[in-house]
Amino acid sequence: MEIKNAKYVISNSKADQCPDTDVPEYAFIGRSNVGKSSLINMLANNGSLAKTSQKPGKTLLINHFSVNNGSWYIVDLPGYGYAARGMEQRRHFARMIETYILTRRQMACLFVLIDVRHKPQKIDLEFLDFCGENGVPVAIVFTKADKVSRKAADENMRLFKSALLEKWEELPPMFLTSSEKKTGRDEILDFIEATNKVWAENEEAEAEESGDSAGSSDSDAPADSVMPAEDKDDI
Ligand SMILES: Nc1nc2c(ncn2[C@@H]2O[C@H](COP(=O)(O)OP(=O)(O)OP(=O)(O)O)[C@@H](O)[C@H]2O)c(=O)[nH]1
Ligand SMILES: [Mg+2]
Repeated sequence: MEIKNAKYVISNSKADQCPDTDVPEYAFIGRSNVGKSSLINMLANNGSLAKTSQKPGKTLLINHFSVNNGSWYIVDLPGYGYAARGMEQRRHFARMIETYILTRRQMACLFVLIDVRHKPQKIDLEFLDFCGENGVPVAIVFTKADKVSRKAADENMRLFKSALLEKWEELPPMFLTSSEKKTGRDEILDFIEATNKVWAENEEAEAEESGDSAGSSDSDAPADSVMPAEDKDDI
């Protein structure tokens, strides 16, 4: 899939004030400075769509971007775990992010970004466990691949997978990317295209079910759920 156009729509500090749409959206989260806004710009082929910075803590709000004339959305989120922020500020951001990811029914997938230069970090693993426990559909995006050798990237990804497998029975989809070199762009856009299709099929099935009012709550489950297998029966 190609992104033909992408346009900034609005920024919010509260999840319940985000655009009232009925199309899928893809949110990008991860530690401050991991490269969320840069990845969005790389996907959109537009270097100035989302604001980036060399200093952590740049993105402060929930930012919505409409893609291909509103057929789906990209959402740029503030980073988590920025140590230079005071406790009160960190709580504020944690609440904002948590409310968004737990209540936003349009969120088809949360891309969790991990800096591939580092060994697995507790804060990222804990965040992913939180997502798994709450049935949030996630995919992992390793960033800044151009800054390390392929061998080092492979080793850090291997360590990350084995750390995750201590709790997860099934690994979520994973992508290795560089916003500098545009690595991983086609793979992520293909994944979004496939997820959009599943989303549309689910919407159709739900509409049919509510039409004959014989619906069961199963229809609320994301078809391509990537949560740990042990939780799948609970949906
Ligand atoms: N070499 C290289 N640098 C990158 C890459 N992705 C991001 N960066 C750099 O990393 C810094 C942070 O990028 P951002 O995209 O602003 O990071 P962010 O995660 O949105 O940060 P916050 O909004 O502060 O949470 C910038 O200086 C980017 O140029 C990449 O793939 N390769
Ligand atoms: Mg940002």
